[in-house]
Amino acid sequence: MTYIAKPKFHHPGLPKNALGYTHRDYEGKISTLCAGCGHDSITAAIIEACFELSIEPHRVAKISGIGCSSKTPDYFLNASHGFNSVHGRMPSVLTGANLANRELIYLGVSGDGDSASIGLGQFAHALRRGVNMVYIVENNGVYGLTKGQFSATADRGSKSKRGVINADSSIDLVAMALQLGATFVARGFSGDKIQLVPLIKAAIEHQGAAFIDVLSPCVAFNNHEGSTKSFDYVREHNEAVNRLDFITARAPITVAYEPGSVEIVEQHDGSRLVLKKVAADYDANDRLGAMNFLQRHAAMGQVVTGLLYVDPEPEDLHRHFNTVDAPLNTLSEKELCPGSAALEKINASLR
Ligand SMILES: Cc1ncc(C[n+]2csc(CCOP(=O)(O)OP(=O)(O)O)c2C)c(N)n1
Ligand code: SF4
Ligand SMILES: [Mg+2]
Repeated sequence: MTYIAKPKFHHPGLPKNALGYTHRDYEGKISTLCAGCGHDSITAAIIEACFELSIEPHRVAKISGIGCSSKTPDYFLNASHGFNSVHGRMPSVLTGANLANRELIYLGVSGDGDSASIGLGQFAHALRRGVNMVYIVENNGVYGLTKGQFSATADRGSKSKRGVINADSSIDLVAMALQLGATFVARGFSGDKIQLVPLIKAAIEHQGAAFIDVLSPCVAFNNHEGSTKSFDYVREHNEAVNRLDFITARAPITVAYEPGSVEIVEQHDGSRLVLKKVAADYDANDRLGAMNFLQRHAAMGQVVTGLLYVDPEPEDLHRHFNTVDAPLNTLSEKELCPGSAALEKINASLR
């Protein structure tokens, strides 16, 4: 359907954000995914989050790998920078782009095959190095694009569409992200936009490595009985630990909450994460506690969702490298190439 151009006309009464943009300004091409695919709902959530945050589309760089999930950046933010890379290589392309220009908002979109199999090493290193990005895995437990083979996130004992039982242990990318040092870790569900949109907004504003695993059922190959990534299964086993409201630094908190039911996490830039606790014993500032909670609930067959961990004082790769603030393409040749005397000095310091 890529040959069907989206009509440019839109209703003059569409709501506008602070920039005067409507949702249409955050959309992309018409999706070619299967009708009902969870990935399209994630696209809609990304569009909503960028609209609500009044982000200028040209400030976003959307980078992906290969898969149905990795095709989705074509369906949102038409006016943004985009790079559809190679299978499993999104994180390194994103890291390179981020190092060259730290002024953009980096949105990495990947799949469970893309990140948990061929790209597992890349996934691990981008998170442990603290690349400032929003890393979204659209997790359906299968290789959707290549017709439904089990991926590494498929649970042991779950059944394929043809009735084959998966004998391998699964990789939980959320557990890995926590262990690797990601400073914002969340899990959402494509069927719960009310939970997902604030998670994406908060991840965009987070100035460090933010990872969101979004369960996103594949209606063509993994939505049957016996699958643990189907719409029905995730709805029945969803254990939300909190509900998040994201409030920018400028906006006042206007909603009244019952004392004790809410935790307000102040971020470095003055923005606030208002966490409405669902699981009373859950603390989103406790990395070890989060790992423990996840393991215990996974053993009971539950799918834990919500904001699972956040570090309000994140550090990022640029800080570790002490890089210049300005994008490299704004530096002069003299600054980029200081000459042989400077090189000689560096070499001498290493002898
Ligand atoms: C190097 C390489 N190996 C294998 C493939 C074939 N391939 C294309 S997409 C894909 C898996 C996609 O699965 P996932 O990332 O989960 O995305 P989904 O389609 O499920 O959204 C594979 C194995 C490829 N394109 N490149
Ligand atoms: S094959 Fe699965 S993942 Fe791919 S578009 Fe269809 S429903 Fe979505
Ligand atoms: Mg997949």
